[in-house]
Amino acid sequence: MDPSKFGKESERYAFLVTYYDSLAGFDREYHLLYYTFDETIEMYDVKTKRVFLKRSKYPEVALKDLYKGAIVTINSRQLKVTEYSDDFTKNNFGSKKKYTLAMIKPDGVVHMGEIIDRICKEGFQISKMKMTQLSVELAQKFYAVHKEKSFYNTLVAYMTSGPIVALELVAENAVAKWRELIGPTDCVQARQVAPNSIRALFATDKTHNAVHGSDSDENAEIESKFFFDSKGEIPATATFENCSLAIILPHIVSEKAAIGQIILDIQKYGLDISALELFSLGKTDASDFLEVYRGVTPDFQKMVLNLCSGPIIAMEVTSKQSIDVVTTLRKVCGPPDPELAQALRPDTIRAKYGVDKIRNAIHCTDLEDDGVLEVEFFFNLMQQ
Ligand code: 3AN
Repeated sequence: MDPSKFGKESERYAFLVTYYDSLAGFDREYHLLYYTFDETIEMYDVKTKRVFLKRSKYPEVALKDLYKGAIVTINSRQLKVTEYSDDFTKNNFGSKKKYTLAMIKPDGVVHMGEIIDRICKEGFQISKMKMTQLSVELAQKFYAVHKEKSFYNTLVAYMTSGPIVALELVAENAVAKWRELIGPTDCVQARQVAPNSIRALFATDKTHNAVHGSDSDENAEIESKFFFDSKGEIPATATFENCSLAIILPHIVSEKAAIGQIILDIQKYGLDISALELFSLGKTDASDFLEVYRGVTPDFQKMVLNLCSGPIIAMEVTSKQSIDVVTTLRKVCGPPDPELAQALRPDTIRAKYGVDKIRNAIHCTDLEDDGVLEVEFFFNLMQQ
């Protein structure tokens, strides 16, 4: 037994979580308890006080995954953490875990892989993410506080000039931590005082400064709602032409270390990421998406359970070059079995980051004809 843990046996965090029961048509509420000592969880139905999940290990859910607003999947149910249920949890945990709104601006999108790699390596959890292109109205609304400033029109023109990626990042003191990582507004100053900051590395000038970060917890809330609570106002950027779908699978998203590297690997081979969004799929959506594999592979059920076991990042992959995108992406991903991939194509994504045939790091479209269909599932159907 680890002596440093001794005496902490009773330490546990308590969360209120809800699950939308689509059959009954209402939310069910549970208390979820997380015991740090042996990393076990336990769940009670709030109404009936009955045990819903006996205390047991559930390695797919770690303490870092539990914070207000997070979505976790337990027994194929998507649970939303809505509250900290006791003062201990609120004081020791809730007050520390915060979120901020980050944006990769139009000039930063070419460096998306490197920027996301930094985000993950610095210990942020990406809880929400979407690529979009702002209309003039949306950009004006987002930057309304700068309306009277001389640079306002230039700023709006720049922010509407290409796609951006909005991200909600979770960490202790997320607002300050992210602002420190991005560096001062002016990249000339950034290169002097914070040469390793994101703006020092990737920004061009005061306007074209690669990334955005909220300046307070209050603004983080407003700005996150702007992008992620907007009821269909924030459009996806998918083109649905000569495209393939890539999905970064749950084990990579929750481990986070490889997200940026996988994006960089995709971009290396003349492929572009033209739409991207973080999704948490329920079992029905996961099985609808994988329907073509039913009866074809004995692993169908395992694939479905894996796909809905945590957040995933879906991407439309395209190319400006006249190449077959589906085939090229398949080559970048490598053989489906990581063991085989390591032996035959050690430089591929599945060889480097896959665990087994199911948790093989990335899904990609198999057949050329299915590219548009698979992209439509996430960037058309799932948007409604
Ligand atoms: P930050 O993004 O560092 O919080 P803000 O909020 O003062 O900076 O400004 C919002 C955005 O407006 C900046 N990210 C930058 O793109 C642009 N901006 C700010 N100050 C200037 C300036 N003096 N000249 C041109 N653009 C500016």
